[in-house]
Amino acid sequence: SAGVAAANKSTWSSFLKSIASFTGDLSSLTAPPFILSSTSLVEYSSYWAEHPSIFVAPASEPDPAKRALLVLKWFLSTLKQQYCSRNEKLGSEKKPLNPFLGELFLGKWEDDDAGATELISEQVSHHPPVTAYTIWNEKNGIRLQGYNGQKASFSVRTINVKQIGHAIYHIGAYNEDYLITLPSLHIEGLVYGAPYVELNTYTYIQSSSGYTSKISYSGKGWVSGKKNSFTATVYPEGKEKDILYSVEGQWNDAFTIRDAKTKTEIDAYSPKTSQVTPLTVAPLDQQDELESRRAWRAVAEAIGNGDMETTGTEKSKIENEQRELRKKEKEEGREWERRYFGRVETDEVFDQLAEKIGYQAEADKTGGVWRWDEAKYQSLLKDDRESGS
Ligand code: 0T9
Repeated sequence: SAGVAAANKSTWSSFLKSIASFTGDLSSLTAPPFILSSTSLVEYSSYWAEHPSIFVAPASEPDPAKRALLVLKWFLSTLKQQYCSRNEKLGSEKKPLNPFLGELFLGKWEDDDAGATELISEQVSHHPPVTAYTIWNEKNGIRLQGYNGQKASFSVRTINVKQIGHAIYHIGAYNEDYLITLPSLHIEGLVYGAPYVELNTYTYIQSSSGYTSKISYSGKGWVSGKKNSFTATVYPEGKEKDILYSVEGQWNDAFTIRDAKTKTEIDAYSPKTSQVTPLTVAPLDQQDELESRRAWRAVAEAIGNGDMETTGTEKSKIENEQRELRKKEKEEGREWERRYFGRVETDEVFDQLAEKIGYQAEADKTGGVWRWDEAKYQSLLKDDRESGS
């Protein structure tokens, strides 16, 4: 069977015993070498837009209900990348590198139809780990922004993960906002040494134009008995029974979209066969010191070589450097300045949308509610222009 090689069996079973009694945040879990990934969690923000044309499609739909449906379709189209891609590329879920405070991941997707879509992801908190991101497409006037942390609880066979945070999708042309909540997940396959993610609970997408989408996840599927099943509905807010559109299928395979009144199929999508657009990231030597792949370069190389001793020493270098920075900040009575994001006390648009779906931000669990800071970004661009770089 797939899973742990003979040589790793005893390390894996002692690891399983250790997680059964583990409390605390996932980043501090010490996992065996073969389950370590050389990718930092700050990179995971890019899963939101690996199909740029689907990401921007709502911008060219004049009908508000259909626009809400296209936002739902885009959201569903991201799930396979978000939750299955490590499995597919690396053979199982892997433990990502735990980003340091201020770590950045910057990139761009170039698409013939959609134009340029840009990504900025920044680690805005280390204890607890929280990543904030924005993804925007200027040509189509689309901006997504969000942040997320995780809260874990452990049982013998599974790790249960609650995501804390949310995303906001904005369409400039219609001055429309969509509040997106995040599903809970659990890690299965641990006993076989081949962990993978399953989703549970719900996702809500609430639009400022008065539509709600609700997605229900079910591991094995109460309808079809298949893995990664879901059902979703779009309805006018407050009228959950008055369904306009329904979506059903598997988020890693294929799903169909129907007009709920006539039951006719109006669209279908196959995550399984759709191609992702590669993200372009600057070459390492042109990256900022705080950019993830540059900062973790030596660690990633050591993990790739299966050299745990070097992995340990290189990781310690980063951790010690971080400890020094925190110490200095504390002595000087200041806080690390986030480059692109900031905490907000109030956000009227968010408050209105959140109330409609009974969502609460739980700011105390993510060190605040984090938002993109356009003013900071503009002044950085200005500095860049003035220094001619
Ligand atoms: C935001 C996503 C998130 C991050 C990952 C739980 C997890 C870290 C957080 C929630 C993205 O938008 C979507 C996808 C996968 C989530 C990860 C899956 C996972 O296992 C890790 C945790 C930290 C572990 O690595 C635990 C160890 C595990 C591999 C078993 C040994």
